[in-house]
Formats: sequence, structure tokens, C-alpha cells
Amino acid sequence: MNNHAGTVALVGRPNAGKSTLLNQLVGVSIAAVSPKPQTTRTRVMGIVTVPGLQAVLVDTPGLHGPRSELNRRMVAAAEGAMSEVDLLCWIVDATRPWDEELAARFLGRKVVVALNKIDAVREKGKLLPLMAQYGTVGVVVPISAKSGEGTRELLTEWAKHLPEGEALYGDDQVTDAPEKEICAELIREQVFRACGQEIPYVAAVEIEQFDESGRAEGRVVIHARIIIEKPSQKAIVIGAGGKMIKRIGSLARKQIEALLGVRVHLQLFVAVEPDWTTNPRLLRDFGYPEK
Ligand SMILES: Nc1nc2c(ncn2[C@@H]2O[C@H](COP(=O)(O)OP(=O)(O)OP(=O)(O)O)[C@@H](O)[C@H]2O)c(=O)[nH]1
Ligand SMILES: [Mg+2]
Repeated sequence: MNNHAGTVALVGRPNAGKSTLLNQLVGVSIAAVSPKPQTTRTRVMGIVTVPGLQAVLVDTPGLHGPRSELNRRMVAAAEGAMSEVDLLCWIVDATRPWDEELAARFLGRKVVVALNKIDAVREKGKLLPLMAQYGTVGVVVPISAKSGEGTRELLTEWAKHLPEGEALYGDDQVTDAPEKEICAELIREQVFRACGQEIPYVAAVEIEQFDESGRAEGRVVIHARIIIEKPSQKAIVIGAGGKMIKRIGSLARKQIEALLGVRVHLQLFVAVEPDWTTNPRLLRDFGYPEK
């Protein structure tokens, strides 16, 4: 088989499993995943290399009707990625009804449809009508991003739509995003998972210190700020007796250690920046640029 190489954007509704698929394909957590919609806020880059194919993946925020400034920037990030890649992979949730609205948007574009969460569909016969409906948009590959089922077939399908060419990255490279950025994402993931209600949607994470001087000895020191909008939210993130922030830190540390392959000393701070989700300068500072 000839070598194929190109860029693929993972697109779709919030919560469809785009980031889960990215992590499954690259083999390590680099993108935040949670049961709550709108977990991903910016593009996250991953690289998957198998014999005959190297795909540079762009995980994107879910497409939804934006109501706030932050949401508008999230959707713009997804749309920007869509316009710059060789192929779109539309991730759809097989437990949800046929999505006619997005289908209309993708019609006429080069799209492979990944019918995801098939592990959660008990009656497999229910998949057939969905396969037929999504089949009007592109080739449909049923998958479980969670278990990995069907993902090999998905890669084979992508290869057919990507240009012939040589790999650009080494076959062990999983991303070209800075480690700092991924660490911030992994901390934000734990805030998303741990805190109920409004906190996930008003929290940003900024890495203040990334000290690698002890890396050769197997130790990295990271200081990060969790930014929220109001003092009352700060109390929630810290929790009674600091319990919540400890839990966030310990779960994030484990994931960061898996990524970096060294022991990590992670120190978290909580800071209040009133209205950062609407302030253009702060939005940019915290990693959500205008375009
Ligand atoms: N059962 C099952 N659950 C899945 C599968 N893939 C993803 N999920 C779950 O679906 C939820 C959302 O997954 P994400 O990967 O965060 O979804 P996303 O499309 O990136 O969502 P946004 O970033 O919010 O747009 C999580 O609870 C995942 O564990 C799957 O194949 N099977
Ligand atoms: Mg996501």
C-alpha cells in the first residue's frame, strides 16, 4: 500500500466522543474528556501513525449554537479547523437520533462519518437506519472510541481519502502541541469532572511554572492557576478543607505523569479574574483567541 499522509479534523456535536477518539488513536490522554458537553474549547492536535498512514488530527470544540463570547470563539475554532484540513471526520453519537441539521452543513464536503458509541447501543438493528441516513453524507464506519472497536477500519477509510505522501512526524510522536498546553488541558479536564454546575464553564487553567531542571532525574515541577470568575466559585473549587482542589490535583498529576513519563510535583492555585469569559484581552491571555 502506498503511504498516505494528511490532516483530519474531528468534528461534530458536543459530547459525541471526538476527544475520546483522539486519545484512543494516539494511545495516551492529550485531550480533555468528560461526560459534560463543551469540554473541548480550542483545537487539540494529535498524530496517529500506522503502516501506510500518518494522520494529523485536529480535535475541535463541539458545534452548537453559541450564546456567549467564549462559546462563539469555541465554534469559530472548530470552523477554522474545518476549513484547513484534507478531510473531515464527523463523529456522531449512535445513541442519538439522525442529525439532519449538521448533515446539511456537511453535504458536498469530503466527509467520513464515524458512528460512535456502538457499545452503548444494545439492539444492533437500530444502527442500520442510522448507517443509511449518515451514508448520504459520506462513508459510515461504526466505532466505539471508548473501546477502540472499529477504529482500525476508520483509519483504513481515512487513508483512502488522504493524499499520497510521506509521514512528516516520527512514528512515536503523538502531538506537536507544547507539553505545557496539554498539561493545562488535563488539569482543566479534572476541574470539569470534579465540579458540578457552573464551575466547568467558567474555569480556565494557566501554567505559571514548568520547571524541567530535574527531568533527567525523573522529576518535573508544575505550578498552575485555575482561574474562575467569582470569589464564591473559588470556595467551591477549593472545597471544604481543600478537599476538592486536592482531588483535582491528584487526578491531574497521575495523567500528567503518564504523559511525561516522569514524576510530577503539581501545585495548584485558584485565582479570581472577574468576567474573564467576556473580556477580550483575558480570553486571549487564557488561550481563546478571536480567531
Ligand atoms: N459508551 C461510550 N461512551 C463514549 C464513547 N466515546 C465517548 N464516550 C463518552 O462520551 C462523553 C463525551 O466524550 P468526549 O470525548 O468528551 O466528547 P467530545 O465530542 O469531545 O465533547 P466536547 O469536547 O464537549 O465537544 C464522555 O463521557 C465519554 O466517556 C464510546 O465509544 N462509548
Ligand atoms: Mg472534546
